Amino acid sequence: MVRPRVSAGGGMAALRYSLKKAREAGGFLKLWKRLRSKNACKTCALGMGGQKGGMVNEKGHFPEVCKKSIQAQAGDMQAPISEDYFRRTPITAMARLDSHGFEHLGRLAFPIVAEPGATHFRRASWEEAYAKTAEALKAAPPHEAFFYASGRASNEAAFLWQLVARAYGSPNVHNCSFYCHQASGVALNEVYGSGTASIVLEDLDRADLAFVIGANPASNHPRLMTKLVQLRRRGGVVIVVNPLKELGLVRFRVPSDVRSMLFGSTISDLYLQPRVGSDIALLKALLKGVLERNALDQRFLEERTSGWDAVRADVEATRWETLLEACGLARAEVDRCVELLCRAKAGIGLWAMGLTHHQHGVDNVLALANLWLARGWLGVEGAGLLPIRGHSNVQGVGSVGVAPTVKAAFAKRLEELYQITVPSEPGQDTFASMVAAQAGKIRVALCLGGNLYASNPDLKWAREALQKVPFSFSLTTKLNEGHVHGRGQTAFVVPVLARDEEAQPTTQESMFNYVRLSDGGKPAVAGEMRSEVEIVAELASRVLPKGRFDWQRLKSHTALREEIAKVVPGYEAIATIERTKAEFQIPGRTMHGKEFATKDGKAHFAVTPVPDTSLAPDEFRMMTLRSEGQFNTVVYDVEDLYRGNDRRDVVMMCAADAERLGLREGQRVLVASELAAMQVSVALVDIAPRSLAMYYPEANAIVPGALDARSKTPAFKNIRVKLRPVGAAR
Ligand SMILES: Nc1nc2c(c(=O)[nH]1)N[C@H]1C(S)=C(S)[C@@H](COP(=O)(O)OP(=O)(O)OC[C@H]3O[C@@H](n4cnc5c(=O)[nH]c(N)nc54)[C@H](O)[C@@H]3O)O[C@H]1N2
Ligand SMILES: Nc1nc2c(c(=O)[nH]1)N[C@H]1C(S)=C(S)[C@@H](COP(=O)(O)OP(=O)(O)OC[C@H]3O[C@@H](n4cnc5c(=O)[nH]c(N)nc54)[C@H](O)[C@@H]3O)O[C@H]1N2
Ligand SMILES: [Mo]
Repeated sequence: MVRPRVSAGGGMAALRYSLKKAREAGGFLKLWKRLRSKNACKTCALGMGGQKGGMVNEKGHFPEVCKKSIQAQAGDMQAPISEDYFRRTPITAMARLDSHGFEHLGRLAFPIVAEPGATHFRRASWEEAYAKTAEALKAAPPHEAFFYASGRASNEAAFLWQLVARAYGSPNVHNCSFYCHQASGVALNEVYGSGTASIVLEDLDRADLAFVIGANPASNHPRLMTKLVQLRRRGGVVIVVNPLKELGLVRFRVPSDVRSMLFGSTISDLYLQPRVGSDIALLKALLKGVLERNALDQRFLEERTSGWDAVRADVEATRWETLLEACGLARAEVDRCVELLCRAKAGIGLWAMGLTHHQHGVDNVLALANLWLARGWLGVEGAGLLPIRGHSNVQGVGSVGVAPTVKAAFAKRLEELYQITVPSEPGQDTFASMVAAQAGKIRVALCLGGNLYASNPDLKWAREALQKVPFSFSLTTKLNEGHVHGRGQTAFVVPVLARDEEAQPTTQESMFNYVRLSDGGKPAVAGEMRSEVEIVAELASRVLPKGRFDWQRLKSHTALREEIAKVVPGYEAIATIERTKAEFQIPGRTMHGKEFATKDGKAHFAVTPVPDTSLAPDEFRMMTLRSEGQFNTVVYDVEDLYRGNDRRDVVMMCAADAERLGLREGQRVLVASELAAMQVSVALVDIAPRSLAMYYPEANAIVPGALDARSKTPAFKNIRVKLRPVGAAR
């Protein structure tokens, strides 16, 4: 195998790339200034930036460099799309653009609209956009509208979004979390009564074991890599569980660390490669090993947990052979892992989409939590569970109520303060809104950022569903495929300011439950872009009856923070953050005290059955994943440096499987799921047998819409497929 071209993740390749982007953005200094401004980073939810300045973490460490933030920043600094472009370019031509093509059109700088039967988008005035949207909302029954939000919006905009939706009467409020970490939230609520991380950033400095399962932080959360390198330097161990050997999780060069940059840092002490979708079997095998070695934290089990007996009985009754066969690992590998787990004093379990994107997503997380509880690694310093969140403010968006159900205390405050009725039955989740749209039961679709269309399984179905919606209204910084393929019959798309362009400060919440303040700044390019809050408040003032709300006041972020402080438990300190600049840890979530947030104060074990992982002889299990050069549906660069792919229409597989099928590197094949087939090239990588990987979002063309029943999250990483060479008979 010749690929990949580099020997470690990070390093010079990342730095060279950053300089190239700086040139595109109109100069290094200009980009540097934006990167260093006091705003929370726009990419992942690690929570860089804020009042300590850009590229600084919650503990004040600088510099924390990441390619992704540079891509996102440079992207927002692109020149605006001209009016002439829309006049010249029919929608049919725009529809041929790929994600990369849309991203490179530039910033959207004025509202646009496509009316029924129109051949082109045309420029619209803000007045027209507001008036027509208000008219559509007033004409629709509220439960036939949905309010989607991506995880980039500020707490202020997101809080207002759900308030307006609920005041209008629609419970269909949801965010990208349903396609992301929802399974983590559901599982963690069952385990300890709160849906977010049990640790704070400092705990990562105290742990002596990190267990990274189903995540690729080398590409998706590069700043976490510093923590892993430091943990190993202190004598701790890092275990990685991933069907695919991710180069950056084997070796990484941390750009801000001279020693690591020069010599490269080993990341994983042990790298286990179970088959795609078989983590429960592995996690149970590890628990069985811990049990057999008697490495349980007995006191913790007795005093602070419930449900252990049932889990113990279940694990004892499951045979080693069954578990090993399901995950495809050798007993010796599992034993080595058990040994490391038993030797460590304080472990942190970290995971992302590799665990949640399955029909058994909630069970995956519960199985990990069982292992952690058995070792006593919850609610104590230096140990715990950390779902590695996606979007930069996806956690805050959920905290401030952009969800179809809110906790009772939250609902009560909304009712008391604003005399609105929060229905006790939940509204639609994201997928349910898509199903309703397909059934012709959605009249108005409103999207606060994101790319709902391309994020969905079964793209053809998703396109049909969204195109049946009579009216859509999207707020965005740039155009994406969703604005064309996933547009309603009348579709308004309006331009917003990014958080570091806002005139008023905004706040964000990190994956460590830490709330940060972003100063805002000046727009990177000239245009009619408006603040998200201003747009939502203006729209609300035209739709909702006069008198109940002071929409003028609610255009002020300061006022919105005062409201958030009154409604959201734990968010009280947000009311004064602008004045005091005191960023804060949300109390009641990390549970370093005696009790957990469950009704009985205990942490709960749960029995997790091993899902059927069998495959027909000619079948594979395929996962969809992100490359180094993309942020979700936005593809910045086609090349995936770390996996050695210079194109995206590939299926990654191991050499042994390829040989068995008589396939070679670069050969064109059809990958067929029960839904559809896609033509791609074979790319040989180090991946578990019978496991395949393809790139998201393109592969959504063949991802069927099967969901995890409890989290309503599509099984984006567990698709049964067959392969055949192009041209071969069926
Ligand atoms: N550069 C960049 N950064 C990002 C994003 C981005 O697109 N680009 N997206 C942001 C968002 S919204 C999110 S949610 C996160 C996503 O962050 P991640 O979850 O890290 O991203 P993915 O690429 O979806 O998949 C992660 C890993 O899961 C592994 N995996 C897949 N299936 C399985 C399985 O069955 N078991 C196990 N053990 N592993 C499996 C894959 O091999 C892959 O290495 O990143 C955030 N940060
Ligand atoms: N097959 C498959 N499908 C998946 C996944 C997978 O791994 N595999 N991952 C899932 C996951 S984890 C997620 S989170 C979803 C992604 O779901 P989304 O959040 O809906 O999608 P993104 O691609 O992140 O949205 C990017 C768009 O947001 C807009 N945007 C960017 N910045 C701003 C801003 O500041 N304000 C506003 N208003 N708009 C902005 C731009 O239009 C940009 O194109 O996809 C899911 N779908
Ligand atoms: Mo995500």
